[in-house]
Amino acid sequence: MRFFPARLISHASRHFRYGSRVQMAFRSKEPIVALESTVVTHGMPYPSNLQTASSLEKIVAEEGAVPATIAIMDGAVRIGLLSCRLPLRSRWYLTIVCLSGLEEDQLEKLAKTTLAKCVKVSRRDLAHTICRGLNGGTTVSATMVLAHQAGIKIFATGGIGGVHRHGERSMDVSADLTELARTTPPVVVCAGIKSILDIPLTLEYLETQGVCVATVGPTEDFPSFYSRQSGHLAPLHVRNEQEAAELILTHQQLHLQSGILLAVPIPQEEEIPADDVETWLEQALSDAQLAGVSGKKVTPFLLSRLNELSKGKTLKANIALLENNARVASRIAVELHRLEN
Ligand code: PSU
Ligand code: MN
Repeated sequence: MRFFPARLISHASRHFRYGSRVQMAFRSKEPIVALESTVVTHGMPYPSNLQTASSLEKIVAEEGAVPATIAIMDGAVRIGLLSCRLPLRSRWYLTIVCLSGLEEDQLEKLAKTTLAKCVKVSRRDLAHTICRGLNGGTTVSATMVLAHQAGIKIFATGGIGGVHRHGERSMDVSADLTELARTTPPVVVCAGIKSILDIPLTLEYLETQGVCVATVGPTEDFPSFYSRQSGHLAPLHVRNEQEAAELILTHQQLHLQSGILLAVPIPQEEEIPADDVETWLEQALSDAQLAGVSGKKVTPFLLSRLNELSKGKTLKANIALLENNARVASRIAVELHRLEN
């Protein structure tokens, strides 16, 4: 029998397929951490994308939460995992590959699919991708929609979209920001936003929308993805995962119905000096303009160009921060679960 979280036996559920491990997690009320898939389909080259997706799931499981990677395959929303290694005895591991969620070969197929054949799915693209039977990597905004419909409260990603430079003229403002302002979205754990974007404008926008933005850890500076600091103070600050979970619980109790964005700086040993990033970025932005890249293609183009210009340094940092975010998000999910039960 197909499983759906009880509160969502709705028309939406006919489009959802859950992996067996995730189903089990819902039944036994374990902490679950959602993971996005645009980072696999459009954010990184093959095979780093697939290896990273698998490593994120492993980290979440190691921290005592259940990973739920969300993607669209053949027109169905898949909420499952690539593989989950559960410790059986001290040295033995059991690999469970899910049956109906996201199977290993499906994620591999998604990871290899050429960008033209795989949709970068934001909220606006969801119905189209599903009713046409297409494959899609879900961005932060679409993953938030789907995770919320499934009843998942915590979501780990790399960086969110934001207000692009000169966004006040181009109106290039990521749907990730409006999603954070909508009714009870999941908490998003990220490494801040890239300096490709306009960080002060993005923070202003989030303030207007009533989104609770806090850094996690010792620094109060809002992190800028590849670097721990951006030179802009985050509005709020929690010192550790426990304080983050307390903040989330209180936010829920108040029925504020708006999002929480937690920004975790990249680990110190992995960060790239902001000046280096800025040099590559200027080049990548001018290349994008010359190539006439616009709309949803901008972010993937810049990421790929930065990887080339930095000779792989930005990709390495991207993987490190994704892994770190998955770890922190899982600890928060476990702590929140403890507070709620
Ligand atoms: N930032 C990254 N890597 C990514 C993305 C952002 O460092 O892969 C993806 C995320 O899925 C995010 C999306 O939701 O890009 C934002 O796209 P846009 O800027 O077109 O809204
Ligand atoms: Mn955009």
